Amino acid sequence: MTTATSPSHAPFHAVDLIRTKRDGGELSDAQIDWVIAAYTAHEIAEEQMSALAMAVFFRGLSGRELNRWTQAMINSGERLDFSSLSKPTADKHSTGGVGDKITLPLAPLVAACGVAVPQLSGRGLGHTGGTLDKLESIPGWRASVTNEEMLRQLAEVGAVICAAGAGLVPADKKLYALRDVTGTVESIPLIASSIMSKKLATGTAALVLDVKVGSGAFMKTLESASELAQTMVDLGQAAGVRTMALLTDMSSPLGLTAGNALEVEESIEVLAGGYAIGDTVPEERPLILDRIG
Ligand code: IUR
Repeated sequence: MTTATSPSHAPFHAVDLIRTKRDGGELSDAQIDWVIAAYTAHEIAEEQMSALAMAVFFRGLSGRELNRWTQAMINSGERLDFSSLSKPTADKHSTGGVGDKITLPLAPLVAACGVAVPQLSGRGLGHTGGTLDKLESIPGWRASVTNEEMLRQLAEVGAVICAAGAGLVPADKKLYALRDVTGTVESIPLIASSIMSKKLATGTAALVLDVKVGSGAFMKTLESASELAQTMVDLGQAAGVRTMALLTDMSSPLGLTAGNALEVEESIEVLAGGYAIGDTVPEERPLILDRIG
């Protein structure tokens, strides 16, 4: 735990924000901008941010607060700009499941249709595997690329899958680590702002969210998954990004394999015209349960 306290010139006291949220009140735009920036700059003690995260966990955030919180997270770091590309951009995000390798065949398929795919991917979370971990099973594959390399690859190849650089949403890097050890991961506004701040900071023009539902997903019920999906779609649309969400079944592993190298192999097989990823899903249980946006 750090012992940072708000500097004497700070416009607010963290304890006042904690009390407001604890008692069910709303934070002002200026308070939200301040708390995210000051936390990123190590000017707010970890125990105070933990208390605020817990207050948000129990009280939630209004639509206005959530939009501002997400924008403040984006403003904590750099934004990527793909406007110099001559093609439209689209990105996809999955909330994670077992055997979920969809990004691997999907990114080249979308690129083949003339849409550039800037996929800044993550690592495994809980029991779910991350796209970067899967690709690292290819000897010599490198997760980190410079912004220039990313732009060049998008122009030449049409898709890039890489790790988000340290400059992208640094507020989330700190806040996510804090949530992980304070029992505040499972909060819809905190999950939605964490995911959407990173996706919006990449400057994509369109975004498809794959929100997994079921025993192998973080969201176990259609109701909670729908709420998360709607929250993220609203955040994307408010930021001017064409956003939609699919609610997809994660009550059995996706495709035929689970495991980093096996999933890469399966994806290549699919791209080469082999078996389809959906082949093992029984027809009576549709893969897509709902769509939002
Ligand atoms: N992925 C994220 O980027 N953020 C979160 O809070 C969760 C998954 I849960």
